[in-house]
Amino acid sequence: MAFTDLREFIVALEKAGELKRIPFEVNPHLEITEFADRSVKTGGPAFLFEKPKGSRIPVLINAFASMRRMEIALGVQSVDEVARRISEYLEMRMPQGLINKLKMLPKLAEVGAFFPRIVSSGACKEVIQRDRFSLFDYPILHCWPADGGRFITLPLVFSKNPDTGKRNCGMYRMQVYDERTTGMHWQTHKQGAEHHRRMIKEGRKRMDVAVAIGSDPATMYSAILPLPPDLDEMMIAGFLRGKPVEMIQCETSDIHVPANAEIVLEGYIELGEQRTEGPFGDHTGFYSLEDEYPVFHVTCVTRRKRPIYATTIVGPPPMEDFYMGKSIERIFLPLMRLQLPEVRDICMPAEGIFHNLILVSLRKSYPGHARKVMHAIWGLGQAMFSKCIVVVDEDVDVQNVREVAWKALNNIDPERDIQFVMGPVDSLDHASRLPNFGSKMGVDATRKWPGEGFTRPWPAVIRMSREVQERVDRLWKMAGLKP
Ligand SMILES: Cc1cc2nc3c(=O)[nH]c(=O)nc-3n(C[C@H](O)[C@H](O)[C@H](O)COP(=O)(O)O)c2cc1C
Ligand SMILES: [Mn+2]
Repeated sequence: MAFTDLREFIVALEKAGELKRIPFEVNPHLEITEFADRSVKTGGPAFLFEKPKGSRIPVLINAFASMRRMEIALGVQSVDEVARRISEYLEMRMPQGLINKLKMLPKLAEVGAFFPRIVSSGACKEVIQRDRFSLFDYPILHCWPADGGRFITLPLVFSKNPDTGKRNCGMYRMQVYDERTTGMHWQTHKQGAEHHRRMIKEGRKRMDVAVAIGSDPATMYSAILPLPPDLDEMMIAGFLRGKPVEMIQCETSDIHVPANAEIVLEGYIELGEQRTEGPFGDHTGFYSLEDEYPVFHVTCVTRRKRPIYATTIVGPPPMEDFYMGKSIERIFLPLMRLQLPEVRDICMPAEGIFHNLILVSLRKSYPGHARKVMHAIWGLGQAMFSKCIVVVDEDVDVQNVREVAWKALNNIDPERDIQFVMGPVDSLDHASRLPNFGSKMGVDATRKWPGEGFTRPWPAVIRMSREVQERVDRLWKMAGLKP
């Protein structure tokens, strides 16, 4: 069942005991961060701060910050259900040949009924402010002590590809500079940045952008999915929620936004204009440094009469974004296996912040297979950022990080098994020699084969015999020991 909007999601979270209302005053300057951080680290609830200091608009945070909340958000018992739905669809209509399979990817989104629908009225237009609006009216968080200011952290940023006219929606944080201007932190590899580059090249002066804050959870979640360029996030949102997303045209541009949004910021980016953005306490657990990014000028705000402001914090892991990312890992595995069926499972442990570490189990079929898989992952959408890829045999459970560490470290001859490559790296990598460009490491921790030049015998993992285990089961009980 699809949620109509953010409010219905909040009600569902509350019913499931996953949300706590905070009826007294809490400061969006640092205090809400401390609440959210403690809660996510201790398995605590999402929060609705009813009286954020300095604003009359309530703040929702940590709404996606557990696997249970992700399941509620996506209306499933387990996010594997979403993966299964995708798999079934792929199997149903699987064409022959790699190229045709690749062509399937956009088709996946085209499940007719899930196309977004254009509507002419919606809750996000209850109040239209072409003038007399201020971003300072909103309880926008100052997240961490050394942050450069207040940041909108959960925005759905809409722009259009000038060449194809296709829409993109990405989540890119926005630093508030004053009442009507913000930063636009789309990193260079992301689709918003690509649209921006193309418009500059065409010699345009302005780029229309619209930002929706707070929508139904599937629509919000779709903004972070690592989709191929020109594949509409709103179609995928329709697929996820099983119902089309209703889109409504902006007042001041021909960008469309979800009609159920709580708050919409309409505006433009002056092409060529840049301003210092950051520092910002980031999801690496470090502050990302100041850098130059485009500036977003807000020209109109449309919103609900009594909007709710949805936000998140990032910081030392695990944070809310870990659960959002873990769900991506589960949901995208079938898509990855479309191109790499030999991959059994993948895992991105929280401490690896997605881009620093990916563990892969492989059904190894030929010499050098692990390296082939590494290179394929470095060539696969946003997985290109993977700083360290560890490939193990299929009998290793990659969801068990301790098992991976134990077996992988035993299995490698480092000089032989570690592969370095150069390439694009995540913009948040503070260790690479240049921003956005650096080295990556693949570790082939599979058992080595004679065909790979390894002719020594390979030992078996130690296991007790079943017979002895069963005998000791009885003796154990006899000794009065706990099972
Ligand atoms: C809470 C949160 C904040 C994010 N902030 C940014 C950001 O500031 N800049 C950025 O480039 N990506 C950010 N991302 C990641 C992008 O949303 C993600 O890479 C997405 O796939 C980009 O979409 P695109 O491929 O359509 O550009 C953030 C993700 C989350 C979950
Ligand atoms: Mn996109």
